[in-house]
Amino acid sequence: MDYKRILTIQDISCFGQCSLTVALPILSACGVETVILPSAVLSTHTGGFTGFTFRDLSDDIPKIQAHWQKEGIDFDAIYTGYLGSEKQIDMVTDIFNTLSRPNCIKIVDPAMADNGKLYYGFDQAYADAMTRLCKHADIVLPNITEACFMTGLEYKEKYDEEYVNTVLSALEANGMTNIVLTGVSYDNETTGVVIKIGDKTDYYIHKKLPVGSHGTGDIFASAFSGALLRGKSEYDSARVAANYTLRCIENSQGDESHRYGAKFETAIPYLIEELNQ
Ligand code: PXL
Repeated sequence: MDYKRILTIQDISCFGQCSLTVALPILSACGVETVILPSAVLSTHTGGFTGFTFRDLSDDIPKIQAHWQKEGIDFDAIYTGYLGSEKQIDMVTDIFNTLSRPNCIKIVDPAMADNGKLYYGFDQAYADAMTRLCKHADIVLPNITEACFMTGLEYKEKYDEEYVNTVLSALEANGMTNIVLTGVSYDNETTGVVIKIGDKTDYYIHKKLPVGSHGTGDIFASAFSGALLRGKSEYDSARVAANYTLRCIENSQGDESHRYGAKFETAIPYLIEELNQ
C-alpha cells in the first residue's frame, strides 16, 4: 500500500470529540502517516460549553515550521480545520508554500460556522481571512453556512438546486474550483454532499437522521482526506466519508448525555472496510 504523509492543522479541544482528537485517530485508521500541528488548546470545544480555557499557540507555529524546514520534513497533503485567529490563517498560507511536497494536496475545511451562525469568537473579518486561505486550497469543504459567510450570499434554511448552484458559482468566483459542499438537503428525509470538481458536479444523497451531533464536520473532513490519500476519487472519498459520518451519528443516537460529540470510534472498523473495497 502506498504510504502517504499528511499534516493536519487544527485545535486540540481536550474534551468534546472534535478537531485533532478526531482527525488524528481517523487519519491513522485510514493508514496515513499523520503529523499534527495544534493551533490552540481548549479544555472543551466552544459549542454548548461555557467557561472553556483557550491557549493560543500562534507563537509556536512559525518555530515548529522552521524546525521542520531545517529537518527537511514535508507533506503529500495538508488538511486544515478550526484555526484560532486571523493571524494563524495567514501562517497556514505560508506553511502551504514551504512544507508541501510536489503535488501536495491542500484541503481546507473552513470550520467556522453552522446553522446560519459563526462559531463563538469569530466575525466577518475572520471569515474573510478564511476565504483568502481557501483560494490557496486544492479542495475546500464548506457547509452552506460557511459558503454564505465566504461569499456574502444570504443563508437560507430551505432552498432548491438553483440556490445551491448560485452558492457554488459564488465560491468559484472567489477562486475555489474544487468544492465539496456538505449538508445539502432538499427535503426532510434526505441530505447529501455536492461534489464539484472543475466543471463536473455530482450529488451524493443519503438518509437524514433526526438529530445530529457536534464534530461531525471534522469526522467527515478527516475521513474524506484519508480516503483521498488512499487513492479514492473525490466523489468516492465524499461517499465513504458521508456513510461513515452517518454511522457515527447513528451509533450516538439515543444517548442524550453525548450530544457534545459523536461516538466515531465505534464505526472505525466500518470505515476501514469501506476503504478496502
Ligand atoms: O468542530 C469544529 C470545532 C473545532 N474546534 C473548536 C470548536 C469547533 C466548533 O464549535 O469550537 C474549538
